[in-house]
Amino acid sequence: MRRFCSVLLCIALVFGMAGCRKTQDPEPTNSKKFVIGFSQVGSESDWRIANTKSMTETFSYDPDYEFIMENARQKQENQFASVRRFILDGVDMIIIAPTIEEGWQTVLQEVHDAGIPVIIMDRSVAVWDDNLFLTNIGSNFLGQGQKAAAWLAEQTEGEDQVNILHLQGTRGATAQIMRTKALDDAVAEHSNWIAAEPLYGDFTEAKAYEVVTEYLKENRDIDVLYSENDNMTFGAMHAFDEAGITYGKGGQVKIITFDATKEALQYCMDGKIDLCVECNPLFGPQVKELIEKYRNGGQIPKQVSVEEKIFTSKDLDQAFIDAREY
Ligand code: GYE
Repeated sequence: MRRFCSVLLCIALVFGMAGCRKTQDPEPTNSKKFVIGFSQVGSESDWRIANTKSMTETFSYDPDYEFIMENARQKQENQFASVRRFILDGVDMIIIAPTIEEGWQTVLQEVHDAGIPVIIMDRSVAVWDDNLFLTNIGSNFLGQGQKAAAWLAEQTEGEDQVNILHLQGTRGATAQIMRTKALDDAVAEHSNWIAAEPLYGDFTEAKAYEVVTEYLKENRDIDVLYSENDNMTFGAMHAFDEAGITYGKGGQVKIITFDATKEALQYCMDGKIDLCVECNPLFGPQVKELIEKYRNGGQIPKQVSVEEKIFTSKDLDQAFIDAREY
């Protein structure tokens, strides 16, 4: 009987709700909203999580926008599927944070043919026709690597030999290509710098821990760790700890890391990391500014960079770290 009553209640509710809809004014449609489809790389790092937060906070609560984000879980083919779905949905704009640079020509041509403007953010795409996107907003990754190399040159001046362990992020991603190029160029200029074959950490802590642990079984003669992001650095530090290898101030290995997230800055201030190269993920508001300019018929630059610094322990205090947003 109880069940029968609840079935009746449900039916009444459904019809009641349907009835309500009919008598109400028509609901506002989404048609006036500017619909953005965003294909995000994944959630591989703290940097990425902060970047996703910045984007969603910028657009999701703004009534002028409808923001559809899809997480590609670090796979380019997932990005292609999302972008094609966005085309079918008829979004007003597509934003892509590309996993890797190569392979975008066809799908970007499809977006172009559908008349949908595209913004490339964070990393870049290698296409021969740069009319396929409006603008590329992100970091100067080569500049970041060069700052790191310049710092290392100062620190190791006069040393006979500097053995560098290089942890690489996702191969083919702009952040990897350029940070690697900066190191390779610097190694070529310093005859005393010896870089071992890079280890592949895919920008994740777990992978970096695994490969560094394995590496340390045969090789312990490391003077510098050049790690292409903070999460890989944390994985490497864990592996060093387990292998009894010291690092940071007064330790065996100097650590250079990219991103400068709150956790890395804390390690830096505490003397565990020597250099944090900043890579700013909080450019949601800057992306929005560009979009608004574009929607108002303004010209937007083809390449937009975000401002970034480097930090050693003397540049840091607790208040600065506590106030850090990522
Ligand atoms: O450094 C890393 C992330 O492309 C800038 O990707 C980004 C890089 C960042 O996973 O932590």
